[in-house]
Amino acid sequence: MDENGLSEEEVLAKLSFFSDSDTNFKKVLSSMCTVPHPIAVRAYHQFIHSNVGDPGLFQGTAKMEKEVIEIVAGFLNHPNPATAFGHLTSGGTESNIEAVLHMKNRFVAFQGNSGSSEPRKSEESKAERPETERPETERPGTERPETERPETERPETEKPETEKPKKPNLVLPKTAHFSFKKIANMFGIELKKAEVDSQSRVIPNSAESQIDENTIGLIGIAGNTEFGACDPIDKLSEIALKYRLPLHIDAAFGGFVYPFLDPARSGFDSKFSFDLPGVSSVSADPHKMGLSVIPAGILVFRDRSFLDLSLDKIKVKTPYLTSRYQSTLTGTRPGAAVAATYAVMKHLGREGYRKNVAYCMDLTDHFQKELERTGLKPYLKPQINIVTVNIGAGPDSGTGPGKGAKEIEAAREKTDKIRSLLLEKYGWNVSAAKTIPALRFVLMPHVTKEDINGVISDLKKLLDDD
Ligand code: 0PR
Repeated sequence: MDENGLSEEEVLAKLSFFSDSDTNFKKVLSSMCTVPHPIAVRAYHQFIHSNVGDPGLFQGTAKMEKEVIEIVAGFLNHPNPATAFGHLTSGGTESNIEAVLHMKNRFVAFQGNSGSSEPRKSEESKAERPETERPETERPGTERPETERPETERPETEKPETEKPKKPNLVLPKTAHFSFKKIANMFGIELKKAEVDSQSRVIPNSAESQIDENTIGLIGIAGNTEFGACDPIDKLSEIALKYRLPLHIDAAFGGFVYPFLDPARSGFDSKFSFDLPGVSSVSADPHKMGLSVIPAGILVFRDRSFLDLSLDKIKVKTPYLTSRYQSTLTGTRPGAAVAATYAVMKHLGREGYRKNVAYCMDLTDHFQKELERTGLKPYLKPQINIVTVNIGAGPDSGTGPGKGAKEIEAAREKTDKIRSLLLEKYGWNVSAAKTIPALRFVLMPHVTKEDINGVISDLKKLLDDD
């Protein structure tokens, strides 16, 4: 650090230098974030000093956060939004981390590490009453939750020394976001990946077949990162109920899209959230399609009672704060993000978000039409505003099943080359898909039809020259 500080002008000049190297989202078709709504920016500035991690000091912000959770639970079809429990996070990664941490805590407290290699039995086969109706003492694997037991009674001390606890596992679609990889490392969890169908949606039977005695929960995705596809959450919900497992829905992207899609136009009429009884938590990011600022994620649990067996494990006494306990993953949390999210949701209402999604779906239709004029077509028919285009070796070459490793590698190289050229020659930021060699375009609210015409014509030029 310099001994003497710079003048305000000098610092501002430095900031301009750095911000000039950042993007302002012009020519960005790779990002799941967008320019925040002006009212979100105003609210952010107004609450810039607020720390919702100390809710006694920032009681207004804490009330706003509660209302935000209720609003989100409402459009996620919670039967009684006021009873939903949740908070703002820094985004989809943190929401997923916390949802899985609760699953693991719940598993350890409730199920215990039985050490059995027997597959987990379904409810039908056991013909037992639902979990909520049973007294603690009847629950399988443990008589009482760990927190209620005296030290000497804890399962660790009860286990014979030779018994090795099995690694807990999480069943998730193979299309799940890479944040789950981090989670697996953090918590020592095995990821059991379920297969997906030709439309990138998880195959329910494949998910069910992965469940065993050490499964801590299930993940479904509403709007997967690569294609925007929504898993058949209704089927996952049935499986979750059958095996009495928590089901977390990663709707980081789709949470502010699917509820606002026009079903007549999109053909999407499935349920994916709290109206399905097996869904225990949902994450949805305001900093993606919610038009709020970064960092703003939301994690909502069906209710607090779901967390009974877990919350105590991350709940800590906070003697020097204004609240007695804290049970969020992070401590200091930006109240400004709460205010921004509150402001934009109040300002737009459902109608505003429907318009936002309709605009992005118009872009998506336009993109497809323009693309088809060049002889290319999307790899999958887009369900929402993510279009993935295989430019490997012609429009229909589908590098999916049936293609050899050599062709796939060649297609990947070509995709990378075209992607780089789009940026170097024409300034377009486009991303690449992960599971197939394809370009991926995310058509966010900052994108225009002119952008689409431009990027497709530049793509065509590059492909013609290739
Ligand atoms: N779940 C899903 C389905 C996601 O797509 C993402 C992020 C996450 C969770 C994690 O969310 P956070 O990044 O908020 O923690 N998907 C994008 C990705 O990783 C995020 C992104 C956004 C990337 C903007 C780039 C960018 O410019 O690709």
